[in-house]
Parts: sequence; C-alpha cells; structure tokens
Amino acid sequence: MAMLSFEKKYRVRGGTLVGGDLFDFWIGPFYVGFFGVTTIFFSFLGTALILWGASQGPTWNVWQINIAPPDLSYGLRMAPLLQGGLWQLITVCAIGAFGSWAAREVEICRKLGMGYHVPFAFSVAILAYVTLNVIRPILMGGWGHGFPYGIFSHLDWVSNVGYQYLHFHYNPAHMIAITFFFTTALALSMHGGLVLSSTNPGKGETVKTPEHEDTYFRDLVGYSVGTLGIHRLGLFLALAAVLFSALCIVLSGPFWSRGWPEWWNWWLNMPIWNR
Ligand code: UQ2
Repeated sequence: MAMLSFEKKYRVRGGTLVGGDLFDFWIGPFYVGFFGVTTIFFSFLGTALILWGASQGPTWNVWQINIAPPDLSYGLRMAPLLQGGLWQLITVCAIGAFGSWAAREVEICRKLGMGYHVPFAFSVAILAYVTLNVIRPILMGGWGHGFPYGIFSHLDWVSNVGYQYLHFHYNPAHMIAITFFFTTALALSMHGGLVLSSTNPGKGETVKTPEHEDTYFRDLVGYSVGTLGIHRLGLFLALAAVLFSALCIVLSGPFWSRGWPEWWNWWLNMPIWNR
C-alpha cells in the first residue's frame, strides 16, 4: 500500500492514554496527542532554563557552558537557582520531556495496533539517565552526585568519577556493558552488510532473497539466526548494553565505595590458592 494512502487509513480516532480525543489530531506529518503537548512544554521550558543559566554564566562558548548540580552540602534538598536549583529544574524538565515522548510512542503503537518494542527500548534509555541523575544521587544522599549539563563538564564528570574508583574498567558490570556494546556493533555491521549485499547485487544480477542471506551465514559459520532473529538479537544486545551500564554506575558508590581493582580480591583470596 502506498505510504500516503496508508497514512489516511490509520489516521483514526482512539488509542490515546489520556485526554480522550482532545489532542487526537495531526499537524502535518506529526501526531500531536496530549503527550505531544507535554513534550513541547517540557523541552521548551528545559531549553529556556539552560539558555537562561548560560546567560548568567561566565561564557557563551558552547563547549564550556556548564549547568552544575548543587553542592553536596545541599544533600537532597532544593538549592537556590544559581547554586544548582537550575540543574534540578532542568532535570525535572528532561524527565518530563523523555517520559512524554515515551508515552506519545505508546499512543502511536496503540493507534497502529503494534507491539510496544520501541517505547520499551526508549524507556531503557530513559532508565539509564534516571539512574545517573536521580536513583544514584538519592542512594548517595545528595543531588551533587548527578552529572553536570555541559559538553566538556559532563566528560570531566565521567573522568573524575572513573578515577574516584581508581580504575573503572575493573568494574565487572562495566566490562559486561562494554562487551554488549561491542557485540551490538558487530551484529549491526553484520546485519547492515548482509542486507545491503543482497539488495545491491552486481550490475545485471537480480536482488537476492532472505534464503541467500541464510545460506551465506550457514556456509560461513554453520548457522543463521534468521531475518526476525537478527532483530531480536540486536534489540537484546542493545538493551543489555544499556542495562549493564546503568548497573555498573549504580553499583559504584551505593554498593561499592572502594577502588574497583580491589573488588577482585575475592579471586585472590580464594582458598584454592593455598598450597
Ligand atoms: C543472519 C540473518 C540476518 C542477518 C545476520 C545473520 C538471514 C538478514 C547478520 C547472521 C547472524 C548470526 C550468525 C548471529 C551472530 C551472533 C552474534 C552474537 C553477533 O543469520 O538471517 O538477517 O542480518
């Protein structure tokens, strides 16, 4: 079915989570919905707060603009606007915007009668952000443990927190997360390469079928995960990478406050090494 006539067919009332059909309409190609309105609201307010914060700061250099969380002495209380309160409001706007976007994705899934895989995947990304700037700071007793909003400042934060645990690459959950990220890249490059190789055959050749794709990998490694399977595998690998990333940082501080190399002492202390 041609795209334009399909859009006409699916643009029907219903599937909304709140507000009935109050915002149940499209603007050009975009579905609005209640959560489209709240997405716009939170993202505009959050961006305005960032710009106002930058206007109060020492620089307009985009690399150096920084909106920092409150000092640790504020604990989990509200801080004055220019002492981290701005960071707190921007964090609320960010969560409001991300959550609204996820809810809007759910409404579109419901309209189309599709599965919720996309909002589910996006929710895992939101969880990673919330782990860094809400869950871990609460477990550590201070908003000052959140990361600052700025291009270089957030990189410095990552570096400093890494050194705080002496050598972050010894964090076992970090090791697993990296392995999943690399495997995601491997799987996506294999999939992208395979699909393009079968849909862009040489001049004069016909476009190849999924059977060719299966046969290629059966010839090469004795196994094909299949055309649906590769997408299940990709989603699993990507979500596992993000979940282990969230785990590795929430472990650091709330559940392990020494250097990560020291964690491996359980291995050195195993009784089997006694001769
Ligand atoms: C595959 C298949 C695809 C693919 C790919 C494979 C026809 C178009 C890439 C091959 C994947 C395998 C063998 C699994 C690799 C496992 C890991 C952990 C990277 O069989 O079906 O669909 O794109």
